[in-house]
Amino acid sequence: MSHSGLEADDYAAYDRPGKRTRPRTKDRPDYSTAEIGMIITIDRGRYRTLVHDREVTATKARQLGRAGVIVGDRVRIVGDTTGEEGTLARIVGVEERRTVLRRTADDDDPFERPIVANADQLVIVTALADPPPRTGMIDRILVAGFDAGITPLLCLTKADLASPEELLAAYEPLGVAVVVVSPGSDLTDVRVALSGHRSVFVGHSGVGKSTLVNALIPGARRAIGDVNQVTGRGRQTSTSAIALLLPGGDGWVIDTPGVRSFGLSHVSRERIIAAFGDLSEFAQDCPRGCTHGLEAPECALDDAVERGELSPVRLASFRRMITSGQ
Ligand SMILES: Nc1nc2c(ncn2[C@@H]2O[C@H](COP(=O)(O)OP(=O)(O)OP(=O)(O)O)[C@@H](O)[C@H]2O)c(=O)[nH]1
Ligand SMILES: [Mg+2]
Ligand SMILES: [Zn+2]
Repeated sequence: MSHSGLEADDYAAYDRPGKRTRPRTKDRPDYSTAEIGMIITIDRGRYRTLVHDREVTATKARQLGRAGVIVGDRVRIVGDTTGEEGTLARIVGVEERRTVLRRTADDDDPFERPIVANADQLVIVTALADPPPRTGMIDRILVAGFDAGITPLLCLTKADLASPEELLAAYEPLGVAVVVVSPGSDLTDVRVALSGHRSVFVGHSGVGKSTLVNALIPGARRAIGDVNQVTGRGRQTSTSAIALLLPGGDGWVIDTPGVRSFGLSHVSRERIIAAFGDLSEFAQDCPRGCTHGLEAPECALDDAVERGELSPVRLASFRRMITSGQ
């Protein structure tokens, strides 16, 4: 890499006068004095980054190449980080991610689309009506969460329009926590579930993600869509992901644009079973290469059900997950 794209202050950190006679040409500049920030939102190549308590606008430094920077990333940032009007800092590195939530547009799409970094809770927002719930979609987002090692929370909205009973019954055997909301409802359960976490809200367009974010965070002012327009044309109201701090600094909520599909071509069966702690223990007795599917010969999960050690409903739910992850 050449130094030509870098500016003088890039060197200030390491290039102490007298230490070297010629500038290095091969070594990377030492950015150990760079500040650390968190990506809040991205808009047309501009990265809004929280650095301590300052909101700094930054661009990606050229040496990052095509490396992706996504919302939730912790980044190293240099240059003018005052955050003052008109200033532009540079992102020179991305810290290792603890988690990455990703999807592909469809199951044959080889391109992963990372959505959010470092979230530890995946809130699957699903309307009970308008648009109607699709368990296939919930399952697929669940699988993506299991794959990424992010704890899921199912959030059922619009309980004023339809009863949550059927969905509660469907997800109980999976052991997924569920909260139910409607306009003006008591949000204590939701706040408790979000407290201390970095939660990413994911779901179909028009399910009420931004409505809920606004109810939880005074001043969030996320635009709310007209549901008929949204469902009719599949257009999202929210167009980019944004991280918002909960009142009192008690965690982060990341609102994302609605998704129409949730491709899973990147997901591995091993990682799904690893997410089902109780099942992976039984699966150790499976024949090598067992798919654990309904047709899998001598799958030890079937034996566990026969012995009464595993609930058939739980096994069926797991099989539904691996089928949607295929
Ligand atoms: N009846 C009812 N309507 C709701 C509820 N929550 C949200 N809505 C309506 O649903 C529509 C869509 O809400 P949004 O919050 O914009 O949905 P979103 O999930 O953020 O949508 P995208 O940004 O497009 O992904 C709006 O008209 C809201 O007023 C609810 O609990 N009950
Ligand atoms: Mg929205
Ligand atoms: Zn098996």
